[in-house]
This record gives sequence, C-alpha cells and structure tokens, in this order.
Amino acid sequence: YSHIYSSANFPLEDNGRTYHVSTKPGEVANRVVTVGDHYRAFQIAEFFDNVTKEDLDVQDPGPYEIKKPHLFMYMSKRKFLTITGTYQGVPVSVVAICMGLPMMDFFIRETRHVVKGPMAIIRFGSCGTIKDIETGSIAVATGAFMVSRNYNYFINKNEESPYLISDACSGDKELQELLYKNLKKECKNENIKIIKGLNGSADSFYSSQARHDNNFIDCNDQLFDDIRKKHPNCITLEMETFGLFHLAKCSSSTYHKKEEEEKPASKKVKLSNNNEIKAAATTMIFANRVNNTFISTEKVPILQDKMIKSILDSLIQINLGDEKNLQPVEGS
Ligand code: DUR
Repeated sequence: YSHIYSSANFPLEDNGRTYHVSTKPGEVANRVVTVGDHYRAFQIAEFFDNVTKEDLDVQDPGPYEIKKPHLFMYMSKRKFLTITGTYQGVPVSVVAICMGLPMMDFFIRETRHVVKGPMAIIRFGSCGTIKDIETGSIAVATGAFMVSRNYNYFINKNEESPYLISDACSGDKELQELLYKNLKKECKNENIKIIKGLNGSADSFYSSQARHDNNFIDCNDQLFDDIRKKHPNCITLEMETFGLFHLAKCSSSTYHKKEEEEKPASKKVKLSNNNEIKAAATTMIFANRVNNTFISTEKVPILQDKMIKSILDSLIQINLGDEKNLQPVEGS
C-alpha cells in the first residue's frame, strides 16, 4: 500500500481516500447508520434495495473494495467497513466502527470530509442500564454525557474524584422523535419496551462503567451514585454516543463558543451553513447493572430486525433540505 499523502493535518491518499475510514466522495451517503459490529452492518445492508445475502458473503479480512451497480463496500486497513446502497430509493450508508470514542471521532470527521451537504447520523448499538429496566428493551438517547477516568487521580492521588462526569449534550430533537415514533410503531405488537433517557458514554467498558476488576485499582464503588446524582435521568451506559452528539453539536454553524467569537475574523473557523450533522442514537439493552443480568442471545435478532427498519425509515424521513445540495453517490 504505497501512497503519497497530501498533508499531515488531514492526510488523504493520492486517490482521495481518507487515512483510516478510507472512503472518498461518492462512496458515502448523507444518511448514515453507524454500528460497532461488522456482522450487524451486513444485516442492515440486507435491507438495502436489491441486496442479497450472497452480495455480503465476504471472507477477505481486507482491505477490500466491492463495487456492484446497487452496492458499494469498503473494508479499510483499520477495519472501518462502509456499505452504501439505497433504501426505498434513497441513498444510505452503514459504517461499522468497532468500539469507543476514538473510533467514533475517526468515523465522523473522515466521513464528514467526503460528504457534501447536511448529514443525518444514527448510532445503533448496545448498552447496559443502571435503572431497573429489563434486558431486551430499547433505549433512545435524549442526550449524552461523558464518564472518564480522572487520570490524574491515578497518577498523583491529589485529585478529589477518580471519575469525571461531563454535562449532557443533546442530540437532534426531530431525528430523535422520528426514531422513537418509528420504533413504537414497529414494536407495537411485540413485548418490547422503548425507553427515552440520557446516556453516559464511558472511556472503558470496565472501570468507568463501574465494573469490578480485581487486577486493577479502579476506585469505582461510588460511581453509579455519582452518575445518578449528577444525571438522575441517566438510563444507559455505553461507549460511543457522546462522541457523536458532541461532534454533531460542534458541526453546527449556529453553535459557537465564546473564544471562537472573540477571535479576529482571519483566525475564525468558518463553518458552512450547510454542513450540519443531525444525530440520534438507539441501543439494545444487553446488560442490567442493577440485578446483574445479561440478555439471552436468541432475543437479539428479533430486536435488531425491528430496530434496523425503524432506523432506516427515520433516516429517509428526516428532511435534509434540497436534494441538489446533497452528495451524489455511485449507483443511485
Ligand atoms: N456496551 C457497553 N456496556 C454494556 C453493554 C454494551 O459499553 O454494558 C457497548 C458499547 C461498546 C460495546 O461498543 O458494547 C462493548 O461491549
């Protein structure tokens, strides 16, 4: 893989692909569902127009590129999998990012770089709940906050608190309501609960989600109480949604921090009015952290099926303005 990169600031391969996600303009749609699991990404792509199981039967560990008239797939060296097709005639993409905030950051920044016009991004993942909500229920995030280890506490012990809990950042209200409404409709004949509330994104599956691990000093006995105190409406913990919501907020030209406003005009970051990201998130509750139960795996496919339909419907229903301002994608 020999490539000449255009710059160290935002490296692009000489063929125009971004450094980690490895897509270029025309390969990603303005409407995106992002997941962790590659297998889940293939299941979503099965809902795309004309896509068959055979289209998705890939053994190659990558990097690989598959181009068909109705389907584009790219697995990057870093294991970001992008699949683009249409859903009910509308261009949509699914991007699998594995796990955690750094992967979410790569995905949003690099995908944003190759798509013109406003975007709608829905995260579809799994989570644990800190309320007494049964596993197999569905959560829709009204907002997200960050739970991180206070690293200094573990270095010099002079710090007061071993964990830092940020303020909450909301997602896009309109997309959230569409998603909630579609999930309700899709699940009305099933015994599946759909709950709205705040989500905490943690920088570890273990320590900063208050799991105990005898191999490490984690000082997290008080963590659930601290989270509940600061965010009484917190229902779920996972590792990605805050990354999406906070970058979506920072992509809006109506949002500017004071420091930015005080800069001289020549130094100001000028956000285009047209590059807003509308973000929402829904998760399957896999773990109940109150009674320490975990979802039984046979429940997952039923949940996924209902959720994928609701997510894709919401993505094509959200208004992103004039079609002519959107990114044209190959094969649509
Ligand atoms: N996840 C959690 N905590 C849970 C259940 C699921 O973080 O209790 C999510 C986030 C991450 C992956 O992507 O699943 C870790 O298993």
